[in-house]
Amino acid sequence: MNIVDSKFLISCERYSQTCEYEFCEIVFLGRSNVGKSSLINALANRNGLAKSSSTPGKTQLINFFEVTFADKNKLIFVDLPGFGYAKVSKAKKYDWNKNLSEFLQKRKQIKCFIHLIDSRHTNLEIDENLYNYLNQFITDEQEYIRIFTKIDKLNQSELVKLKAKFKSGIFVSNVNKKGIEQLLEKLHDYAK
Ligand SMILES: Nc1nc2c(ncn2[C@@H]2O[C@H](COP(=O)(O)OP(=O)(O)O)[C@@H](O)[C@H]2O)c(=O)[nH]1
Ligand SMILES: [Mg+2]
Repeated sequence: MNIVDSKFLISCERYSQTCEYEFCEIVFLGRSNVGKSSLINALANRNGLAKSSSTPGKTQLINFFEVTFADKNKLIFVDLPGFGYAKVSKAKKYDWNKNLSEFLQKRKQIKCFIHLIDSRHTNLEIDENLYNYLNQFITDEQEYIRIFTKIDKLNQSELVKLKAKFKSGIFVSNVNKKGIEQLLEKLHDYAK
């Protein structure tokens, strides 16, 4: 089931600025540069919908997008600023973590937390911390999905090993569109 239409809704700095929508929300989380914005673009089949950049930390806002599947059912995608980026001041970074935490914990419309992990670096402490952190407040009505990105950077045997290690993972490449259909099928369950 493909996404046939998509539009940018709004950018917010914090929870108190967010709007109410009638559709389920899917948030994309992960380190800067892991491929969040690129994945949103690949899912929506629209380059440039979410701003993708090779400069870490460029996306500093909570960005909302509305996407429409071929059957007219809709979802909200939320592109979040990456955590653990270097090129912003300490004060700014603290601000962001606080705003982001509040948003993630209070926003009950979030039905699915998508945690992106670079398939070349699967043992980072920062990713483990995010997983543990989310586990503290995710409810039974919310799902956590682990996505391994940039699999085009792995050779065949590395990919086989990774899949064996993380059996419930989804493995994607935004470059050659691997895994995108599988993820779309899963996300379509939340569309209405
Ligand atoms: N090789 C490869 N590069 C990717 C992939 N996805 C994203 N990138 C590149 O990684 C960089 C960061 O991507 P971006 O989507 O901006 O990451 P974000 O900071 O998590 O939103 C950009 O230069 C992308 O072109 C992928 O699947 N494979
Ligand atoms: Mg981004």
